[in-house]
Amino acid sequence: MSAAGSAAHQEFAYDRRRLRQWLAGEARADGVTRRRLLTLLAATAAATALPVRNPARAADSPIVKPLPPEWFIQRGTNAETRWEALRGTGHHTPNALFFVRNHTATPVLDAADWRLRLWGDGLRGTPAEDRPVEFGYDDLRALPAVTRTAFVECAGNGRSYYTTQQGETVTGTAWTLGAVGVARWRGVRLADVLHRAGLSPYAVDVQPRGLDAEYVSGGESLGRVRRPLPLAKALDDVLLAYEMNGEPLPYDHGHPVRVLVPSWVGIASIKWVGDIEVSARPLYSPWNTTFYRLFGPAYPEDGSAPLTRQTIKSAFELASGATFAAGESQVLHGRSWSGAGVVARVDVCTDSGTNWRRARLHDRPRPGTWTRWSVPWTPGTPGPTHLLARATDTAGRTQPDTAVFNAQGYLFHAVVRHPVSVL
Ligand SMILES: Nc1nc2c(c(=O)[nH]1)N[C@H]1C(S)=C(S)[C@@H](COP(=O)(O)O)O[C@H]1N2
Ligand SMILES: [Mo]
Repeated sequence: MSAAGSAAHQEFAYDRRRLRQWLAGEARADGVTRRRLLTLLAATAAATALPVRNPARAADSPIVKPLPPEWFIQRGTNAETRWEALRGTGHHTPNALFFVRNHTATPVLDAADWRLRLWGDGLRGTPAEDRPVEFGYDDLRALPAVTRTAFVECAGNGRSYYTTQQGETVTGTAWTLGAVGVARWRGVRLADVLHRAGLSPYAVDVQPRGLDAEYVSGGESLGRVRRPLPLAKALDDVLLAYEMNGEPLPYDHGHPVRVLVPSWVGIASIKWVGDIEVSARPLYSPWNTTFYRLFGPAYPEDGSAPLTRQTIKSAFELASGATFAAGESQVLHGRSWSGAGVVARVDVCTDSGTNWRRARLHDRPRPGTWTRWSVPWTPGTPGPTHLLARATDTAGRTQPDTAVFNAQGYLFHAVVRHPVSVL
């Protein structure tokens, strides 16, 4: 764990430095001033209330794969996985059940004419955007392949509980706990591609950008989805993934190639990656300035440092409002995960907060993925009640009873009250 700890420390120090530059007004996000970004942030609050559809596909779904209602809850351009559908699916989320978070709509791209362009002053010879170092799909396939199991989880997963459990108003998609999935990703190390492209010793940030349509927020185009990644993380465990659970990457999950940033908020894992800027100066985009920072009374006026690692959460593999027969013994199943460490223990409570029992863990806990667990239960008195699960990780974090408010409802990690009925 000490290696992971020191990597986390470097990320933190890096982001503090970035934050100081930002606060000093040095930073500009692609020509957008800080004041303008704050205006955009306010506009976004109003705009996210409306479902956004890509006009080019107005008649279609923004998502290519089927979204049967027993597996998914559709939320605008996004689809949330139903936790009850994960019961019995094994450690990895099947591709057909994996949640989708699209800023606009899934582009249907062909691997045969896909190119990855690397450019910027963090490469030796500073290739410009119009004279990049290029890799085709077959070039990536010819590099050494690596496989790893990792979750992708939206920073806003669990956002709706700020409102339903804490009475707080937040902006963004009202996810319950289904904006997370775990897959076996196969691809090449971003580090290998960067070294082959000719990384300069002065590089500090890389910024992958998607090939999906420009994202329009508050009537203004913010350009294509892109978010800077500190070089320390990019060289550590980041993949350019072309397979998901043994299949070519599905269209909705970034076909032909996506970035996969283990343990970090989902926005870091840019889908349909088309180019990567490699920079000798810190980079900014709306996705690390306006979005994916914490704003609110508990945070600095211009927000926290950009979000990096995911928080800690637990979920039952049960529908909201699931029913149970009184007196019949059951086994409750669920999963817990953390971006900071390995899940060390999970405690479950079936009597509204009085008695907690330790759950049995079904996976050898590993970083960057969830641990399945179970606990026996014989429901007693009929009536509505709720189930609680609380995870603790090896970094010493335990799910609290409440999460500190932030305006965009990111990183909800408090214990969720799962409503059920005993009949
Ligand atoms: N190009 C691109 N990459 C993207 C996004 C997007 O809209 N466009 N959404 C991001 C967000 S916010 C999340 S949570 C994850 C979701 O990945 P998934 O749809 O494969 O589950 O992709 C990220 N990568
Ligand atoms: Mo996300």
